[in-house]
Amino acid sequence: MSSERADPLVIRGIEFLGGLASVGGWRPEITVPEVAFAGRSNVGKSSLLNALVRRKAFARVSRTPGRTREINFFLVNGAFVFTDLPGYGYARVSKTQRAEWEPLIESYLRGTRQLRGIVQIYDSRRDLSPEDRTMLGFLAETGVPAIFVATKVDKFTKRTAAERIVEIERQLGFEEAEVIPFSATTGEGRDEVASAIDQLLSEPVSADETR
Ligand SMILES: Nc1nc2c(ncn2[C@@H]2O[C@H](COP(=O)(O)OP(=O)(O)O)[C@@H](O)[C@H]2O)c(=O)[nH]1
Ligand SMILES: [Mg+2]
Repeated sequence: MSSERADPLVIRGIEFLGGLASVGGWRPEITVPEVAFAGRSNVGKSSLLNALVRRKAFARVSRTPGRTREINFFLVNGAFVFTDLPGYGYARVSKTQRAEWEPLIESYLRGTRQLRGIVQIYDSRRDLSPEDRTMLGFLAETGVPAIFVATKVDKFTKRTAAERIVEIERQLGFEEAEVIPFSATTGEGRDEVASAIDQLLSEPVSADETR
């Protein structure tokens, strides 16, 4: 018998299904439950996904040039889809690319009926950006449930990390906001994020499918 706690999100297989590059473009037809991952560039989104999925092949796709501006779909265990949304707010990204990001993500959030929730990722060292606030607006308007995660907490002492989490919760501006502290370096928070995702995936679909 193992003394380890059961992994709340056991990944047995992962398959890259393809990417959605523009509004109204191709996306996989599959309609299994979907969970999307969002955050500014360099926030640690790929590191978080790697910690969850523990598959190198998964990381490779997200790094492929040309894929970073797309919405990338991964079928997990043949049962649900993880969607890697393009990182935003990168200073060197052109104005055109920036102008494309917003409608692409907005149409995805509004149009994806099987979307069970979003994992919204923040860097614990930084305050919310204008794009982070745009995302919050989309979430509020569409009613898509969110899990909030703050990465890189290993950069702080325990006490300062806790203060940063409270500050980000305050910036989110709603009472019930709970931010999960996470570190890809130490593995802190990995199982909490995994359980929260597992919960999103196992909740019954809301009666309101009109989004
Ligand atoms: N110390 C620390 N560094 C991290 C953590 N997560 C990501 N990083 C670093 O932050 C940078 C960006 O990470 P990446 O996962 O590629 O971010 P992405 O652009 O959001 O996909 C890389 O240099 C990572 O090594 C973390 O939890 N702790
Ligand atoms: Mg990445």
